[in-house]
Amino acid sequence: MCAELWNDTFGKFHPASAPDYLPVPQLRLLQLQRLQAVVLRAYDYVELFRERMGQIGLLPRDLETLGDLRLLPFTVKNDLRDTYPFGLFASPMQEIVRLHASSGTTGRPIVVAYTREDVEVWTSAMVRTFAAAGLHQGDIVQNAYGYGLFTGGLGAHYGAEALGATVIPISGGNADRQIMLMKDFGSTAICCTPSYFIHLIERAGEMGIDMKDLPLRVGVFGAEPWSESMRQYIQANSGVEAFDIYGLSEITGPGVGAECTEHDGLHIFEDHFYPEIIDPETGEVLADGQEGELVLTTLSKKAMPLIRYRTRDITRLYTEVCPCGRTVRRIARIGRRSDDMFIIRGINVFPSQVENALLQMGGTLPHYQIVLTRDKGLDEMEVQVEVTPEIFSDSVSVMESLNERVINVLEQTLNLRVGVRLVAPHTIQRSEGKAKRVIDERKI
Ligand code: DLL
Repeated sequence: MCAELWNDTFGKFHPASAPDYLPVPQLRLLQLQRLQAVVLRAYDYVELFRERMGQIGLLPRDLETLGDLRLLPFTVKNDLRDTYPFGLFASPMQEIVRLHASSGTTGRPIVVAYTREDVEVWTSAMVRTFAAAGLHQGDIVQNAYGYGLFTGGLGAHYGAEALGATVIPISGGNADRQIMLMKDFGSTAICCTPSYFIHLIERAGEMGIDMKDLPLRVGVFGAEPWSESMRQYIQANSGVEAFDIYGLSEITGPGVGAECTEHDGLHIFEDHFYPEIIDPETGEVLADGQEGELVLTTLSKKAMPLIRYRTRDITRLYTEVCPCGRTVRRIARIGRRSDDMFIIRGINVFPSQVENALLQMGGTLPHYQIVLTRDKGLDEMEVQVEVTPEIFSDSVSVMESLNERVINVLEQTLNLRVGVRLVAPHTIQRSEGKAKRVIDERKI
């Protein structure tokens, strides 16, 4: 495990010795050294970075200060898609111990890779995340993030285990079993999306269980935007202290940033993930405190370094020092994105994925709308799509089988079973400007 976190003979984690508290000049020096090394690595081993730097006549040795970072070109999600599956890897496959994947803007997923060292850095960031939420050895962590290609499950699992907590690797789904184990095993913490936890609160109520009577003390919630009012609702109805955690597969997974007990912004573990805020229109770097798009550079990644990756997440960097004493900077909670991606039950969905799938089917017209609702805390998605006049005038059984086919095709594309409603031609409102594809009726 990362030596930086384990510094007594019993292998026990000391939160106060984590790099969260490095004196700022020491932190900046460490960042500069790591930046120079990671840019050199990307330049040496990844064609895309070498070509892009070549186009602007920049060499790794030109980076003399952290401020020089802004000379480097951005990386975007489409770069991962265009080089699918392994084009951005900077390590040979023999050194890669893990792959994860998440949705891209079209059918192709984006793939991310980790060396053993990358997994250790990721784990250490998750240990710091849990420690910031006040968790420690002896806690029983129910991990209801999905295990699999999604980074949430394994990321939280490795972190909680390395912290010394007891992990229940239950993964997502099956609310009744979640509640039963939470009660029987005495879980003291839960990790899942905030919307799923609201669903669990309601389901527990229906089962005659008040979460406030259980030992559950802490919720580690992320993977989707949620509001302060959602936090208030969760805390009032479950008795847990709710922490916001942030991350994205491209950079590592969960563990890029996390709230401390001040609950005022998320600390970015910036010794590994260097943050900048840019104007999403012009790409210009904004001053701390101004709202814009978060751009992250992986300072320690070996298998797949990303330089100035545009997250599309809108936030701002705090200028004030946190009363908790951590020196790593904070970002404001993320409420929106600068693109049209939305997140449903923790899964990223782009309207263009739905559109491509529908257009390849036959029988449907390119007029569709996606309606998002929340039923008892659980996100629901319905795709309403017009069918051709021929199909519409055909028998009920033809419509039913098309309906089933659309559901299946969307499930294959999105990894999500969604509702589908076939409607008559010309029933979906036409727009005069940009089509409004997504109607989000989800409230808290
Ligand atoms: O959602 C990683 C993760 C897992 C984070 C578990 C936290 C907990 P992706 O599937 O690649 O990775 O989705 C990344 O989700 O760019 C944001 O738009 C959004 N997101 C993640 N955390 C938050 C959050 C994981 N706390 C995308 N608040 C990101 C708002 C979030 N949005």
